[in-house]
Formats: sequence, structure tokens, C-alpha cells
Amino acid sequence: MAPDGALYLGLDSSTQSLSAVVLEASGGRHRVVYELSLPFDDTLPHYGTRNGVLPSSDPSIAHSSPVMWAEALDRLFVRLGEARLDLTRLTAISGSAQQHGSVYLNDTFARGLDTLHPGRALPPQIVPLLSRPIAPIWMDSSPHAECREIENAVGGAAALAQHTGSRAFERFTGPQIRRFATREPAAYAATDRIHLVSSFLASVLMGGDAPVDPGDGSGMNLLDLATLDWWTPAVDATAPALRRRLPALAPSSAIAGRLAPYWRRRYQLPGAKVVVWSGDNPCSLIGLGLVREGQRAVSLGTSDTIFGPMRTPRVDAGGTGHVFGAPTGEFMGITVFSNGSLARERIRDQYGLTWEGFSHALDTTPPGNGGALMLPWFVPEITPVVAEPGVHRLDLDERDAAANVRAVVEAQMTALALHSRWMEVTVDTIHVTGGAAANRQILQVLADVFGAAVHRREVSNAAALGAALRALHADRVDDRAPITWDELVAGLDQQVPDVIHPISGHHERYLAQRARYARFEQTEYARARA
Ligand code: XUL
Repeated sequence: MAPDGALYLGLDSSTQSLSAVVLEASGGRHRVVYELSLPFDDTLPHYGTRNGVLPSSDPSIAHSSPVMWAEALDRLFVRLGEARLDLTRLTAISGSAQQHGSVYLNDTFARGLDTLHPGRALPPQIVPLLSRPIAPIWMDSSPHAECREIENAVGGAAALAQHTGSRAFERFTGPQIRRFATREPAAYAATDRIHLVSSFLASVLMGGDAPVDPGDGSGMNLLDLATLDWWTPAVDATAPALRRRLPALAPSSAIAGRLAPYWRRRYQLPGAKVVVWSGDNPCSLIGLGLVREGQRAVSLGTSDTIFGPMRTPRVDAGGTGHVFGAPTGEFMGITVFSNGSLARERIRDQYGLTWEGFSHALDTTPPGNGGALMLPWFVPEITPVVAEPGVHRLDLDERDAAANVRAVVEAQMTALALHSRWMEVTVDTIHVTGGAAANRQILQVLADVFGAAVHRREVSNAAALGAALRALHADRVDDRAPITWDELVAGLDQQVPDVIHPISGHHERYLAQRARYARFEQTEYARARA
């Protein structure tokens, strides 16, 4: 077993930044000793991203740069080296990444990663390994026709959902791969391996071809939840000879390899274990301490998500939610909204407010907003699927800044409640994470809309914390001194959560508003699809 004082590194390559959390484990307990976040736009401006995405005139296209993600790892290790940490005690590393994004590599990839030169910069060594310079990410909504083609080929949307946990979604990796294979057949032919963001970055760290875990794999419309193997009908329906281009699958607690010589020599690091990476939502589940069915989490980040553990897969018949694998080996239910922090920021900026001004607007307006409603579809929406962005107002004066602030937040929280009913769980406690969790006024609306207590903890990046906890768990399993998931999350020393309780009377008001919001959403949704 690793000696007392062992360090575990959790990384999170999200849409907008690369973050790290370091845990120190001693005497059966563990605590966070270091946290860092590097926003891509500011840290690596030469890639020209905005909020981590490459500019595009087409709102349905969202691409980013795999080389930028790899270079961010390099920058992060520089910063880790400058921190007061004894990195000779670094025992295991795992990671979390934005889900669904795909990285296309040629047949020199595995050898190229194995022979990275520690004395040379990383980006020019990664570029020649790519068969596609960009990576489509989860915000991309372009493969619309491809979704229908895949569903039709496997016997319909319900059949695809029954096997893979979701009907076809534009941002899922399978439809993205199909679009690439059809539109750029030569580049597809030159592609030897297709990685997720998570498995690509794990590969870069271990200097080899890393596996995909069931958590991130289930965001592809390609993985059979019953067997945890690729589902042949979906693989065959997606693109020619895809099977041989897909990575191996492995449980999220597997050790994929050891830190490659590039990192060891360049930063004087030990040969720490590299644990299989997963998606940000499965990692956040662990970071928030949710290992039992009935618990619920809300992440208010670039995307807003609501999720919770599930013992056995229960697919959403309505077709909005997803079932993913969870790091525990069980499952999780999740619903995702693309108009999260970007929508909040657009409203803040439209009215020239600071975040303090935004909070003040919430403080000075009544719950229910006097009946004023908004549908904040600033970018194409996932839930419900709306391809043409547009902001819709009902009984809401666009000139009234405070009412518009309340309207965007109430819309988001109401949509979270409305579109998570399929998980069939009575919610009395919500664990919250993501940048907007810092805003108490937003959390008050969340508590009031759900009629549930909202728990907020000090470590803001639950995904990176979850990855660090997973690294510790996998190390114990590997050392034949396993700890249970309950022991793992209970062993974390952290502050007592800040609890935001619902205010008496507000929940009832929001219940009445919810039906009206649902009708408004239904009307505009139908109009957008007409
Ligand atoms: C999940 C999803 C988003 C991304 C954001 O299905 O699309 O939550 O994982 O990073």
C-alpha cells in the first residue's frame, strides 16, 4: 500500500479550462492540498479560442484544438512544479474531460506518444499524429441527418436508447464520427484511432493508447450498457470499419499505464500510475460524494446538468435524458442543457452588469417574476433539442434588466426540474458544483424551484476532485488494499457544506409557474421545429 503522505492528482479538461486537484492521503483520510485552474483562452491565446471553442460563423459548429488540450497539460505540470508539493510522492493520476468530443489520430500515434522527446516542446510533436487537426466537441449540433440515419439503421430511436442509454444526439461521438467519415472520406481513411478527449489525454500522459471507460464511452451512442462492450449494430451503422478504429474499453478503476518518460524527465516526476480517465459528469458524481441511488447533483458550468446515481439502467422514454456508466461500476442518469453559463453571461453582458449586479437583480425581484418568462436559447439547445438559437420572452419587457436576470435563472432552474422527472427520484437534497455555484442568489432560486436543500462545498471543481478520488481508489484496488466507494467519499476531509434552504411559500409559487413554463416551452419548441 502507498505510504502515508501519498499524493493523488486529478485533472479536469473542461470546455473552458484545465484544472487540477491534488489530494494527500494519510491514515485512511485524505484532504485537498492544492487546486489550480488554467483557462484556455488566457493561458494559450495563440489558439484563438473563445470560451475554449474555435470561432465559427455557423452556430451549429463547435470545434476545439486537441493540441491546445495537450499543451495545457504541459503548462499545468510547470505550475505544479512551482507549487510547494513533494511530487516524489505522486502515486497516481486520473482525469476528467468534457464528454463526447473526439480526437482523430493516424497510424503513427501510439509510437509517436511512446517516443515523445522530453527536451522538445509538446505541440509540434503532437501535430503530426493527428489525422484531423480539430476536434468536434459537445456543443456541436451539426450531425442532424446522421442521427436519424443511425437510429433508422439500428431499428429506431428506442432500440438505440435501450442499448446505448440514449437515442441519437448530435453531440454524441457516433453521429460526429459519421459526419466526418461521410464528408471527409480521405481523412477518415487516414484515421487509425478515434479517442475521446478523456482517453486522448490519458494516452498523452502514459505515452500509449489508453482505453475508454464506460462512463465516457456511454456518451458515444456506440456502447452497449448491458455488456459494456461496443454494440455492433450501432458501430456498423455509424461508419465503415469503425470497430478497429475504436479504443479498448476498461473499467474506470483500471490502471492504464505509468507516467511516460516525457513527463518524468521533463518535470522530474516518479513513474506514477495513470488511471483510466472518465467524463466530467461521471467524475463530478464521485467528487460530490454521490455513490447511492436517490442522491441528486446539479452542475452549473458551461453546460448545466442534473444527474444522480442509478443502480440499473432506466432509460428516459421521453428521449431527453441519458444513462451513462458511473465510476462505481453502476450507472447514472443525466439531463444536459447547453445554455448554462453562456446564457447567464449573455444576459449579464447585455445589461452591462457585474456578477454583483446580477446577484443584486435577483435580490430585488420577486420569485415568479410577476409571471414574466424567458426561454434563453442563446446557442442551439440540447434539452429540448432546438437547432435555431433564439431568446423568447413572455410578458417580459426586454428593457427591464432585473426582470431579465431573474427570468434567465428561473428558466434554467425550472427546465432542470421539468426535464429530470424521468429519473423518478424525489429530491430533498441537491449537491451543487460548477462556476455559478459561487452565486448564492442563483442557488436560492434552485432551492426554491425544487423545494430542496442545496449543499455547496468549498472545492469548486467537483470533476477534478472526483478524478483525484478515483486515482486513490484505483491505486488501492491495484495494491490489493481496496476501499469501498462509501469509505472513499467519507474519508475526504472537507468543510461542512454551506446549506441553502428553500424559503417557505416560494416552492408553491414555482410549482404553479412550472406548468405555464412547460406550455411556453412546448409552443416555442413546436414553432422552432415547424
Ligand atoms: C454531457 C455534456 C456536457 C459536457 C460538458 O452529456 O454534453 O455536460 O460533458 O463538459
